[in-house]
Amino acid sequence: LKVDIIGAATSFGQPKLGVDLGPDALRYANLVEEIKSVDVEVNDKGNIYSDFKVDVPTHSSSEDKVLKNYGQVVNFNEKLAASADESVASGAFPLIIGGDHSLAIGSLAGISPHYNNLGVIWYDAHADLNDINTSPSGNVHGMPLAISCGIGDERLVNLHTPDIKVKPRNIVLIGMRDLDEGEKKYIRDENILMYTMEDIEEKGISTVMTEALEYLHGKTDGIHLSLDVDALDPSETPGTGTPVENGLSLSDTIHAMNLLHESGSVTSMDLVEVNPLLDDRNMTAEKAVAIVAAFFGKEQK
Ligand code: DIR
Ligand code: MN
Ligand code: MN
Ligand code: MN
Repeated sequence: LKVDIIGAATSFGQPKLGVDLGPDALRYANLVEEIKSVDVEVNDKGNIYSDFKVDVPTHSSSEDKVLKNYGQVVNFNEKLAASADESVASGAFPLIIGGDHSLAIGSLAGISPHYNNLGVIWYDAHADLNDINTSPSGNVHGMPLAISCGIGDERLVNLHTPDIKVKPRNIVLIGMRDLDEGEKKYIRDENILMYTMEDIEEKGISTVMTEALEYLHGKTDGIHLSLDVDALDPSETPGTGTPVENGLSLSDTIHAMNLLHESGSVTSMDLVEVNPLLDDRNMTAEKAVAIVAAFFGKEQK
């Protein structure tokens, strides 16, 4: 296995400063060394930044409401999609480290053309299924999964390729506990498989992960894991912009990653929303690195 690390140094999908420093906080927490320790080849491609001057409109023209930092979000994700596409084409496993969750627009746009039916595991407190009308905030980090399903601003929906990147029936949501009304309706209407925190407490994380993989096996030809550190409880990962109480434990998350590793079926990954400026020292990045190491097969001590 060869892993390409792509640093997605963006904060444009939300208003808090510092999440663009996430990729470097993860490197300081020994991300590269920890992945190498399980005999995986690592190529760190460095960071992608938005261009200083952006040649796209400042806000979405297809809607009357404003998508915040629209031009920067478009520009950044075009560059990220190109890099993720190139990594998959070269046979590498792309590990995209953020950065706020709007980066998943670019990672899914670059990765999905390589599959007929890409599965997505969205491990997060939030579904990120808002469109401009259902969004309470106008922050694009609450919209990337909807955009990847073809819902929302035309330019973002058609980013990198004019196709819909992900089908709702190929999605599994895990860790959900903060959903907006429009997101609840979309999940219901599209019959998206969702595991809330209540479901996880009831069934246990092993059963949830096993069911999720069974659901995706057979109908997908690759699986993208998009892991937002706010899926975990804020006591574990305080360094993130929108923490939500009653989240997943670190030990359950490491167990979930071990199961994904054993399945061998995940083909790409985002690790997002690490914000070192909101952190207690660098503990959130350190936990996130432990999660990634478990994903690549590191045994727990
Ligand atoms: C909220 C928060 N649903 C929004 N979303 C977050 O603004 O759309 N996503 N925090 O990670
Ligand atoms: Mn998210
Ligand atoms: Mn989240
Ligand atoms: Mn192994």
